[in-house]
Amino acid sequence: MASSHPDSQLYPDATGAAAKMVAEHSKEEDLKLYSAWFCPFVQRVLLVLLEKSIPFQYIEVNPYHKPRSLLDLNPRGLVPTLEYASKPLYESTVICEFLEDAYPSTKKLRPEDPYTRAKSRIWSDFVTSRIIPAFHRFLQYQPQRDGEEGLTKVREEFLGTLKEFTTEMDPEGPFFYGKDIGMVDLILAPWAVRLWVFEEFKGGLKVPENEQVWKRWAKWLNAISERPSVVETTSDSEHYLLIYKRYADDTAQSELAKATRTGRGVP
Ligand SMILES: N[C@@H](CCC(=O)N[C@@H](CS)C(=O)NCC(=O)O)C(=O)O
Repeated sequence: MASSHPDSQLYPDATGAAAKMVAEHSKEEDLKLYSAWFCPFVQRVLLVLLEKSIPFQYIEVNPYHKPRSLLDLNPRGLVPTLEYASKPLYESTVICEFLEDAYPSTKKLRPEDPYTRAKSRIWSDFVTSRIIPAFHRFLQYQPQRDGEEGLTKVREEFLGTLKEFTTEMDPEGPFFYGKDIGMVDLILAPWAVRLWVFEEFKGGLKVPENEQVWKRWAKWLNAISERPSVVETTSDSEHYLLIYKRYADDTAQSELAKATRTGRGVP
């Protein structure tokens, strides 16, 4: 099905390490994940599936073409969409929580203690409601059109969200809750490994050096970037570059790009 949607002219498949992961999950399984190789929300779910070693079938779709197979499961036509025992489920954070509940004998990604568990949800929510919108306001900001000083403002706003998140981390780490990786780490990881977009397009992230909090951030970022599940779900950078250039030029037409442009949150 052809589409004139500018975001539909995408490289069609996962490449690099992610291509191997896709090949390993191509055979028929009851649990199916409708995915797009470039999508950070999909990567969240993939990280949970791999960390928990849950068998699943990877199905690549282009969410800008919105094939019938996707729309039948998810009227919003967004990825990730999960099919579990022939029933659909969508919204990346909801899917991640569902996998934690539906596969209780796999590795636990939320703390056991109910209070700490509830608090960990505050920080997952913080990623979606605060960090990602600030990431996109910074990435889509146009200094030539809207003023150079505004760029500093959106950069600082974004750094402020990362700082607030980092302040809550276990002091030793390397992960959010200590030595074991957990849900809060996986919920942010896809954006953390895309931070290079700011070096490429926005004059750099300009993380302040020498402050203790940023040393803790660097330790977390390093641990996340090296994590096998993260490496295995990442494609070759040149293909992401084309996609993120459209965000950086503020010409992307995805629901997320449009939401950012009109001051709304994550769709
Ligand atoms: N809130 C959704 C967001 C998912 C989302 O925006 N996915 C993008 C791809 S990264 C998509 O399907 N876009 C299609 C479109 O914008 O029309 C989630 O967490 O799952």
